[in-house]
Amino acid sequence: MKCDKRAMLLYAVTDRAWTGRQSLYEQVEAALKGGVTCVQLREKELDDESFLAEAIRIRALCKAYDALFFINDNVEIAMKCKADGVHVGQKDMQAAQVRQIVGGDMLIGVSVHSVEEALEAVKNGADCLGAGAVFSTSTKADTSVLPKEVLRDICAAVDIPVVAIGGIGKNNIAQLSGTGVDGVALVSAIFGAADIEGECRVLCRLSEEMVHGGKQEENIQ
Ligand code: TZP
Ligand code: MG
Repeated sequence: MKCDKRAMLLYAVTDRAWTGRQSLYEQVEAALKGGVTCVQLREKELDDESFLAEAIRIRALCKAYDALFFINDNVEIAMKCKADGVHVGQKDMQAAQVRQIVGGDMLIGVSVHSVEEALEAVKNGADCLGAGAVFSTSTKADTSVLPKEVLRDICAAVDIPVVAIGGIGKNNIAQLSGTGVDGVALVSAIFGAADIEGECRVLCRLSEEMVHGGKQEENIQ
């Protein structure tokens, strides 16, 4: 498998809304120190030049911490900064077209909300999926809550890693147990935390328990 499922365990999606006391770079480093396994640079406002400059710095940071690095939406920036992957939504460039541009090596992540979208993404060359919103969230507009049964069906329908996203935090990660997800992707629970590193340590442990808890019990029996 091209995308290592273990790299999906704790996936941090950036948001500048919580910068100020710390820069985004400092926040991402704190998250990496706390154990995030994957970082997605998600920039909605930055001009391309600043986006690329930030992408190059954070790309190097992720390498130093052995974490995967994705760029949200922007295929050109992903290629220029040599990201591990690019993540696209249903309203962005189609995975098949992304694949034509980036070639065979770069990972492609796709946001999905149904089994049909998941199968289509796989057919189009996706390497991992983001499914959500699994809980209500105010971080992204126009999201609706994906029933847990649909999340489970998506995970069962595909062989590639699936990460749950949307409204996830310490208090509800355990509710995702048994769905088959390989990890959790979070924005506000990480970047809105007063102590990002400490928060990520706890989130990492909880995600590990959620993903592997049931399987370990099965192995014991
Ligand atoms: N895609 C679906 S929900 C979401 C994205 C980017 C936002 C998740 O943010 P949060 O703060 O973890 O709920
Ligand atoms: Mg998008």
